[in-house]
Amino acid sequence: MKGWNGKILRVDLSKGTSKITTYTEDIAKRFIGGRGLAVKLLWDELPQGADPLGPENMLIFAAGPYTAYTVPNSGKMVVAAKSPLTGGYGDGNLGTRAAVNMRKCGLDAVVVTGKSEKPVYISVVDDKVEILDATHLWGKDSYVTEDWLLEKHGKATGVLIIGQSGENLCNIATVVAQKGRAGGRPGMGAVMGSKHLKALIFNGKRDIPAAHPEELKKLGKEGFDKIPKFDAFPYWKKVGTMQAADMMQTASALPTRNFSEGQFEHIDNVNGDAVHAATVTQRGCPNCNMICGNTIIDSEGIESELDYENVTMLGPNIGVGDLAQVGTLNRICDELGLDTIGAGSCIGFAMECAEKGLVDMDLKFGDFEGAKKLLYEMADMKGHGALFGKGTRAAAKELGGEAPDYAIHVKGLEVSAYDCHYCPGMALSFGTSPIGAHHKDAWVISWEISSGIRGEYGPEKADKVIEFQRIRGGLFETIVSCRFPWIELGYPLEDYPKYFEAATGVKMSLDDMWKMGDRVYALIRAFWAREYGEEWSRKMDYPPVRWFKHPLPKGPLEGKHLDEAKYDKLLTSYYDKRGWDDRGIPTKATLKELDLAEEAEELAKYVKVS
Ligand code: PTT
Ligand code: SF4
Repeated sequence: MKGWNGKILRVDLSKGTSKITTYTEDIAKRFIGGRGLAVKLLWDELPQGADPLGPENMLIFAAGPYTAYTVPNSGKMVVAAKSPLTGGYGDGNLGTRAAVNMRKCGLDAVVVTGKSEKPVYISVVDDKVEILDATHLWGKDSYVTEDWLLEKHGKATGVLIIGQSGENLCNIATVVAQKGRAGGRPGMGAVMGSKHLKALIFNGKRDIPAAHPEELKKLGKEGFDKIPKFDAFPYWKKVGTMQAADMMQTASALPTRNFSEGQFEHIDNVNGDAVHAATVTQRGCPNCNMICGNTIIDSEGIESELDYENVTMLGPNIGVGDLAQVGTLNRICDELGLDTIGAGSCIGFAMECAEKGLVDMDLKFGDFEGAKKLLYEMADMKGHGALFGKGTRAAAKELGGEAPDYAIHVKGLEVSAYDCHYCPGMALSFGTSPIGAHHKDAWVISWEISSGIRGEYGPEKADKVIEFQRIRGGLFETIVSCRFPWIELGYPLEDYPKYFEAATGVKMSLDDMWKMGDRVYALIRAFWAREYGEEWSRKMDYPPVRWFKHPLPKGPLEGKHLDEAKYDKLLTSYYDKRGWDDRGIPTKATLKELDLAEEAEELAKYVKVS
């Protein structure tokens, strides 16, 4: 194979062994890489019902077939496993030198199983794999750990780390890298912690043979040259993802006080202009010339890299309107390895429960010090953190009463920063995202707000969600390339199959890519259905109860809320278009059409397949 290394490093931490396995060209072509390869491995090898925090679970780091080549925005990787937060398929995408260096070690993926007796880290230097002692790093935050690893192994080392939250099996722990990049919202950090694995490091110098190296070089250069010429580039460079803050405020879609209000009175303190004015430096992923991580000095005098999700979930969603304080909460999340979205949602939920007397806790919206304390408690899984660090779904279940009405999640994963009281299409996107409520697969909200049919539930919304899921969740998560050039600048999608062909020699049209994306989606669905068995129902694809039950209390959209019957009809329309049955499970015919006939047979052992 060209482009693909065709090799997976397997590390068994219970036995302390490692080996390289290969995978076939057929799998490479059908699943491409990243998320596609990850779900195929999980489907084939993870026993149904495995404990997500048990030694059996497979922690997978997977790059794409042109990661490490000089092609725009290709310095990313997917981290995936069965999720302790949701009980289903979980993944995340992070930009890191580890992606580039892993591929330059001759690998496309690393799969870690088992559990080490003592804390360890995995070192991969070209062909040499070692499992090294990390006892002295256990209990240390991710910044301290990264400094130590880079000092020991060299500044160019690619690292993947967990903070204390991962060690303590907090369900909202992510994997972090480079002091400002994080991935794996559905508790991938906790899976890593459950294996007593503190970090992975990669240093590689191998060439990865491409099918058409000169062509790839030429295309890559043309791509890098194109990016700064887009009209949207200067504004993007100025505010990056923060441009969404004013847009969501105007649209009453800003997560505010646990997704109850839609607009925040102190937005001017925490919007794109505010972040731009405070920015001291910008950081980003490897192989990127449109870097977007705006770094400010936080209220404790330390650098903190901000994005829209981080700011709005740790600001308006918990009632904090001071940017430097938001920066502090964000930086603490990075140090502890907590997902900022999960953390902002759990804190907002805790604040609402405390204000409503559902939990005995001295905490209210806007309480920065209280929020900070709860972050540390969640990372330690102590005090009130022992409850809220499980995630909103589990915490609400334990609290009982009306608490589940205030838990803002889908399938256990906290909703990212878009209030959908009046956005049925975006609500469907959250409802049908393959990992629980994440915007990454189908960010249709911008289209929906400007569509002129914002409040409607017509089938064109299901079409748009599927179109975006194919592009974002299918194409970008399998080739593993940052989607921002396309979505934020208008970079042509047509270039991606060209890069792909120059790297691999395999010709695939965009239509072929959409079919591949549908295959990956169907297999992820099958994974969820296999895990949940007959417990699975279409209600799993419903957005949070709050958007149906509690109308927006103020602002231009006062009184708006989602309509349950209409949402349900929209969901049916989505299922029909995907060829899934009325519980949202792919039919036998659909699976067969997507070359997943064997998988259909396996699935039928656990759940009825129509
Ligand atoms: C992503 C989610 C997001 S989405 C953000 S901000 W965003 C939060 N970032 C966190 C963070 O930072 N620290 C932390 N402790 N927790 C965090 N949780 C949140 O995680 C990120 C960018 C961004 S910034 C986005 S949208 C795009 N995401 C991409 C994606 O998913 N796929 C893809 N092919 N390209 C993407 N490009 C953009 O990458 P999860 P990163 Mg992230 C610090 O991981 O689990 O997918 O959740 O990867 O390297 O930090 O880049 O407004
Ligand atoms: Fe990373 Fe931002 Fe560049 Fe995407 S645009 S590769 S998220 S720095």
